[in-house]
Amino acid sequence: MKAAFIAAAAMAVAATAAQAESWDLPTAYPATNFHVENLSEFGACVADRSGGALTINIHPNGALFAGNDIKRAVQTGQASIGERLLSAHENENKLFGVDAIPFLATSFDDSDRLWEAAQEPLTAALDGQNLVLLYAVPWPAQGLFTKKDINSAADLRGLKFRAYNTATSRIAELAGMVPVQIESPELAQALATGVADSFISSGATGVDSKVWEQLTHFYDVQAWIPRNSVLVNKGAYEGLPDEARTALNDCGAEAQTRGSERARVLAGEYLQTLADNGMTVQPPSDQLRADLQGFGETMTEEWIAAAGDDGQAIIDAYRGN
Ligand code: PCA
Repeated sequence: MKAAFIAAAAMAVAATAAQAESWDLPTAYPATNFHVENLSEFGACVADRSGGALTINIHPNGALFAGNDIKRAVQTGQASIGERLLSAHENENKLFGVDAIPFLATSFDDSDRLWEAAQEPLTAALDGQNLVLLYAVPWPAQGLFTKKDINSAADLRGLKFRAYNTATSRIAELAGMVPVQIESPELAQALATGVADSFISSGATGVDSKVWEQLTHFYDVQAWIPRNSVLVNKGAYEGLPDEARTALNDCGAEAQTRGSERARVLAGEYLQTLADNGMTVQPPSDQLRADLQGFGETMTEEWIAAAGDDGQAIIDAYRGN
């Protein structure tokens, strides 16, 4: 009796060990970034709710895979899960850039509505690439970092502009700047070595990269609100035991809510930190805003033309047409 009980217990332990999965989760951002802190809480939630059947190991700072390689790594199963800015892959599918169209959705509420309108076609497009879209969290609104006064788009001409996706490269082109694609972990060094002298991003990234060491001005343009998406390899997702998949889904939904709330709270705090460190934090002049909005109109038209019926349907649903 006793021996049978011990044997059964040993088998149960062996079964748990056999089923326990450990996933690596690469992200391009530092451990102190609010997205990554949120990922850590997500990981703890999954370990807890799955009863240890699924563990998630976060690899910050592009250390396991560089930002631009994360999506492909998850598609091919080199990593089972990863966090990535989908708009950096707009060249693969126009829909991936829906959250980076300047001045289309500039408040958190509008950006949530735009994301909801895009949810179905985005999920389908990612499914076609062997990916499950688990959740997504917004960055704070995007503003302009420079080291001189900028009063109009004409003042941007010739700047060496750090781009992080297709849309930021296009803005550089439209403004006569020189775009250079740089992932977040290399931003501070690019500014320090003069490879770039300006960029558009959130206060969060300005703080992550301590940009006040190189730059002086932040214009709170609130041009768009991009998202980080947490993507899962489809085979890995489908191969999970039911309980672990439920834990992943539930913890993902909670992480989306928690991260979105934090983005709203932290947006102002990051700008305060930039100011506390000596940067001039100010709204754009009317002329600069109008010039940038002009680029936004051009880019909205270009995006719709390239994204086809799916793209038009998203914009129509978002605008309530
Ligand atoms: N920070 C990221 C993308 C958007 C943002 O606010 C970056 O600059 O790389």
